[in-house]
Amino acid sequence: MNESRGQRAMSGAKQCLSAGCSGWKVLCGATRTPINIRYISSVKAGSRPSEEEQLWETAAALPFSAARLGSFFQDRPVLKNPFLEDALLRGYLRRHLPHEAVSADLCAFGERVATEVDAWGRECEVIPPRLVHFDPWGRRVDHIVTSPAWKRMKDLSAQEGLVAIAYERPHAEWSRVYQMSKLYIFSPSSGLYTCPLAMTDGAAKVIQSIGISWPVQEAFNRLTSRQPEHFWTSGQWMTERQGGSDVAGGTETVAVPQTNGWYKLYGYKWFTSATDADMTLTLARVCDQSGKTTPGSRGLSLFYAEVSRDRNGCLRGIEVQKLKDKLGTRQMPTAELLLDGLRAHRLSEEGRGVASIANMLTITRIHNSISAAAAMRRVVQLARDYSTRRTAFGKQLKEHPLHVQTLARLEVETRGAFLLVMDVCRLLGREESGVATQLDAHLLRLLTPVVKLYTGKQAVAVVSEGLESFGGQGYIEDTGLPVLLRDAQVLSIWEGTTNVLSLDVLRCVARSSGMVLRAYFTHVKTLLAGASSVSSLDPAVRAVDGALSQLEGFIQEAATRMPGYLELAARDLAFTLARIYMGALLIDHASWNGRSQADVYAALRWCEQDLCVVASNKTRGYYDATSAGVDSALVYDQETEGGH
Ligand code: UCC
Repeated sequence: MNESRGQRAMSGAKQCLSAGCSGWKVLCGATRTPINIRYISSVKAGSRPSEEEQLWETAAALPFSAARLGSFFQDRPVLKNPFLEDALLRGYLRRHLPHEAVSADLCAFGERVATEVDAWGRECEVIPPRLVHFDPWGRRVDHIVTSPAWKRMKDLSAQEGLVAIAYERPHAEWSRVYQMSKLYIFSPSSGLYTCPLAMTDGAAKVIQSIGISWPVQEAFNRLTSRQPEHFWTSGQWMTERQGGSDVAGGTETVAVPQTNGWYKLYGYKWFTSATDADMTLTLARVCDQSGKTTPGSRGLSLFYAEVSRDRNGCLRGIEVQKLKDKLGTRQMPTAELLLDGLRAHRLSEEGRGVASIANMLTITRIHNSISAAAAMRRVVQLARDYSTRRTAFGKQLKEHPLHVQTLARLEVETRGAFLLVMDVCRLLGREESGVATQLDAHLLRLLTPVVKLYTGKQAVAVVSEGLESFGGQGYIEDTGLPVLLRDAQVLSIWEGTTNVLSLDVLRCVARSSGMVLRAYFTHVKTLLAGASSVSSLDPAVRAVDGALSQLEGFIQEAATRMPGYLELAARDLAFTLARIYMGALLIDHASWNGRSQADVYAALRWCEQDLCVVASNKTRGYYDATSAGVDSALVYDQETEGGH
């Protein structure tokens, strides 16, 4: 009688085992049904199997087949309550805002983020926005269709008061810290909904600073509402075809005055984020009667416009030309808009557009920094969880000291970022509740570009390293991990690139005649003095103190040099300001009564790096008159015939 396919497969396996392949025993286990149906079925019944056939039949007893995929499955990292998991956040709030109501709210929100909202964020990524230009009857409607999860994010944002808290001020000067703590927990799970919230907060701030009067009173109420059906988000349309950094040089949009006191805007906005907003703030040049405009910054005014539709569902005064195809932030619609007679109200005095929108820039830059710190915290939290689930080389990742050392370095970076961002939020809260000193105001102006530029860079580096700790899985899209890196990449680009913000630092130093730096030195010294009783922090205190002296020396010398010298040093100077200040904050946090060992260790570790990079690079001649030429020769190095 012919052997059945199963019997033949078994006999192949037996042959192998009896031939001494004892290792296979483990793999094969008990009897298995054949797997290579296609091959085996082509073997004639009764014929003697060839060697190759025998091999296949042996393989048939292996545990992998269409019906059986092997028994090992790696556990995924689990997102636990991001508030409860964050010792630094909880310690910071215990120290500065020890309100039961705050920690109860953050704990409940953190639970909701982990168990419910995080999945919505994923849905926003998986169902990205799309643009429908025409309705079925041919009308141009330019409808931006977003996922149900994106809409739920809007309702959630209102209900949780993610903008409102800053204007209700339930905890006076600490209200910004409270609001931003919620956003910090929310951000990596928000599907980028934090972007419209940043602009919404910025718009509310601008309106409040200019005066909440008609016709923007209603808008202010909506931007700061907790009622989902009432809540509005705002856009911030600043970037045109010529770019987003040189706003004064690149804004072509014109505002044509109407007889009723309103304006009509005509222009092309090249990069508008979260374009499904209900209103926007934007810049344009007012035309005189002969159609002339004033060039440069002095020609720019700030406008308020609502995004509305007519009876047929067509957008009024706007055409959405296309949605942008971006590396990250894909959850959020970003569009190119043609403004074709958009009805607008001038909010600022004529020619005071940039100065008037600066308040919005301050707010969005702080939100950006919160997102950066939150992205770092999230990747570290997930990596830490994963290290308890993943086994390699015979033990869990958390038992590998080199792996833990890498995570510890990420933790130190994350802590530095968190404390700097929260300190800027503290300063903002003080300013808004009317208790800020002149020193606070100077610090806020100086540290806003510093925190944005430094944390943006840190986020990319920390998230990238963090992904590596998941091995290849960190590179696989549907794990939900790579989106953290793709989204982090924008943080150093929008709302002012690293170099543009470094120049903003120089500008605010010059405009304040150095007062912002004086405030900086005073405050860092105060923080260090407060740590004098904790001897374990001595090496860190000495390092920051030494770096501060080096920085002072550098500034004194730079003041005697040509302007180009400082421009070349701008980026290193900004990094130096960040590192020293972060060091001082880490020391300060490690010196309060409720400190932990980890707080002390993080401060010591942070302060071991080159804190005054601007002094180090000065000694290397990086900012000398000749270095610009040498840099240029290197960058544009053209191989010439017989050239040197
Ligand atoms: O729109 C974009 C995407 C939106 C996405 C939103 C995401 C939100 C974050 C999400 C988190 C998840 S991206 C495009 C963003 N564009 C920028 O950020 C602009 C970058 N460029 C700059 O920052 C430049 O430095 C400019 C545009 C400010 C330079 O313009 P000007 O006209 O040359 O500036 P001036 O002449 O230096 O300043 C004009 C006035 C001065 O006031 P007065 O006249 O009273 O002395 C300055 O003091 O504006 C004041 N000013 C400021 N005030 C300028 N910058 C500031 C500032 N940073 N803070 C306070």
